Amino acid sequence: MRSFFKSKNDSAPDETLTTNWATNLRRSLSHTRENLGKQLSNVLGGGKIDEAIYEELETVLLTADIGINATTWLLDTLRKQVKQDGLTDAAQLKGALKEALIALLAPLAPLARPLDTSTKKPFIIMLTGVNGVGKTTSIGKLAHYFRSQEKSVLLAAGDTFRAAAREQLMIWGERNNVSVVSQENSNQQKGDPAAVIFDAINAAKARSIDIVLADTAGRLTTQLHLMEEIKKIKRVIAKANTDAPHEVLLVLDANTGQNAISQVKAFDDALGVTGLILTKLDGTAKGGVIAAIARQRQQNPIPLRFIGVGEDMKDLRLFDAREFVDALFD
Ligand SMILES: Nc1nc2c(ncn2[C@@H]2O[C@H](COP(=O)(O)OP(=O)(O)OP(=O)(O)O)[C@@H](O)[C@H]2O)c(=O)[nH]1
Ligand SMILES: [Mg+2]
Repeated sequence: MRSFFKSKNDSAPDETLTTNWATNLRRSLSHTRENLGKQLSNVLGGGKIDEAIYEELETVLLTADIGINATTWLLDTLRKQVKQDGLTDAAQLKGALKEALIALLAPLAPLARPLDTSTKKPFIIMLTGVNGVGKTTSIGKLAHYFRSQEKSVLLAAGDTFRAAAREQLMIWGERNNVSVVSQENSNQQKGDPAAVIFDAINAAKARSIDIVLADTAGRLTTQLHLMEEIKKIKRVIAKANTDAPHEVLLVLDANTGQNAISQVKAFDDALGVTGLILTKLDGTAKGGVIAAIARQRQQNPIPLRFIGVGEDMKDLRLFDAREFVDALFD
């Protein structure tokens, strides 16, 4: 039996994502900054630029989970810059490194490729990713974000697998005053995620809703039957609405480190990922993983739509490469 949770009132929250952005971001990135920024300051404090400095830099970048490919790219770019500008003092390297990192991250920034949900109605967004990365929480945050833009939102409880996943999404629905379409689970039968999302899309059409956010169960990329299931979910969404889903968001946990790279590849191969959310940047010293992702997709970047910097519904930020790097370094 399908159930339908209806919100009590439809008033939009008044907060936006931009409040005190720089301060909050700096605070959120404090672990990574302490790890990366402080070590960099030590290495680049002064003295002559020599091979030893590059070696120390390499170690620092690798410990922040920037990964070997991105680290090599950054160091190559730095060497060229040093030659070109005739830099001699190690202290000058910091600025050059910042610019190189911004250049690497910039293609991920949604400012260049914004997520425009006004092109379709309903605009259908599905979220996917491995277990526990923050998919459901990100849906709560996204609902808040879109509601603050006066858009109507409907949530689809497409995680019919994990116990209490439905209730968790209902709570986010209540907090945001938005409706949730879900399926009552019986003990004998697990629900059908594709069917729930299909129903939600039809409900959204009938009610002239702007945006559908579809939750899905966490899955490991090695669980091939579950990777087949998520492909099926996407196919069924297309049956409800031929050009949907309009956005396939892969949620990544910043603590994952270099494994994020293989997650991007596996989910992209299965689904064609159109955007990323990187969560838990507040709790990690490994925020450098963002550079590893940027390097992996340098020729063919997937926009980093949002970053997650806490557990609250307001802890979602648009990604801006320069602000991000400034918050990391200074
Ligand atoms: N600090 C912090 N915690 C977060 C963030 N995003 C999510 N979390 C926490 O991470 C945990 C897992 O979040 P969920 O949203 O349930 O993750 P999920 O991907 O839906 O998990 P499954 O459905 O079990 O696969 C929760 O305790 C969240 O509060 C974030 O940006 N920062
Ligand atoms: Mg979940």
